[in-house]
Amino acid sequence: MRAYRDEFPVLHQQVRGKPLVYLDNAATTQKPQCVIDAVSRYYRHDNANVHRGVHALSERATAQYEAARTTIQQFFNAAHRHEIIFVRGATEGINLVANSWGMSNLRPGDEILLTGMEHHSNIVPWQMLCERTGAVLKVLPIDDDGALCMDALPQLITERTKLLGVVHLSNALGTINPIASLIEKAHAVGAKVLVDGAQSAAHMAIDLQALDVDFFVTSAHKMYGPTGVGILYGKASLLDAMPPYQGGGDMILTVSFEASTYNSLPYKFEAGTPNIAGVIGFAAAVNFLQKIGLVGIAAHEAMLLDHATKQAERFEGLRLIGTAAEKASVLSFVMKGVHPHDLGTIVDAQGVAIRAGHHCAMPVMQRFGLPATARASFALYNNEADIDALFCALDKAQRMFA
Ligand code: 7TS
Repeated sequence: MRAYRDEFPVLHQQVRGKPLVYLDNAATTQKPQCVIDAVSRYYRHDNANVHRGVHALSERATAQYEAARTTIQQFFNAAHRHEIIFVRGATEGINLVANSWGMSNLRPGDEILLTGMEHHSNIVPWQMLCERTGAVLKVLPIDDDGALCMDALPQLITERTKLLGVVHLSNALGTINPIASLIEKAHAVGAKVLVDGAQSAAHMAIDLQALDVDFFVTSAHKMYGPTGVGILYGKASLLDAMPPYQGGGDMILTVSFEASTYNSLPYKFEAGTPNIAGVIGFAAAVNFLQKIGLVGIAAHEAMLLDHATKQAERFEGLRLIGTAAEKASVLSFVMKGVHPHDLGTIVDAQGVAIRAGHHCAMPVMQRFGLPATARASFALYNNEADIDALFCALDKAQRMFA
């Protein structure tokens, strides 16, 4: 992976007088030159609105926008390109499903099953939906290692369960959830499944058809692509039956003051001018990931996580939060006597960027009785020297507070 590090211009700088060590990849990844170029090329040569102009630039913009949909469909092995809906990101994708599918499918007493390690974006939209429909939220708990308590599943997943919402890779713990078996068990009781792939998509190969998942969301910015763009995948049969989420241009066939008729998939769910440059940059990021190969990326990041975990285990006073057997790319921890926010600030002074806080997963913090953790998260461009720099900075922090 060493060669690819050179393709990320932002990594080659000093911060606070030290070489930048970027370990906040779960929040957002840095962008390779090819993504920066794709966005900039689009604005320099092709900028126009999509799906409406008859002029050359609009045709070019539309062709690139729609080619991006095919690139992303193939990357995730979706059956149809119209199953890929461009949205602002994972958050908007979940809100779309909760509002559109949820409002038309849930009745009082129906249940939505989530896990104890969901990001707020996969909790709050369902709570809002429950308030409006009378549906009930259930939670699959997590154990002391930060793995799902699969033993509790049979009591929680019943004919009342209409949807299971589950994060593929936890941003707060690094746990990889057994989504294939969860999807099978949910389908056995007739429930639909939404997988939150915000963290997983840049770290492991995902085959939507093999998983047989009903809905899947992810964000481009965590996959080396631009911010403000992501996808909702839904099975065509489900998306077809769902009412539009937002009204506006592009999502209609005809409009009169008496009534409007809606466009077909995917346009029914893409009201208004989309993030065209973002979508084009997203496709460039996906091509970049494909060129390197997710198998190699996953192996490299597993090596990094192993290297970091071994150092953490040797570090007196450091406690790992999230020690599940199946983990990837995230090291969450607390240090005795030092608040995570102080840790974040002190390591930043050494040029090391990590995140400190609740990671928008407050229920995880409550489960472990903590206000916050410090979190280092890895990407394909990180190396063992980055991790050594982190532990060197952590050592400084500990000595400062001793
Ligand atoms: N789901 C998970 C598992 C996430 O980690 C995040 C963002 C989201 C959903 C929301 O993604 P968005 O692109 O729509 O905002 N997680 C983080 C994080 O861990 N630090 O900053 C953002």
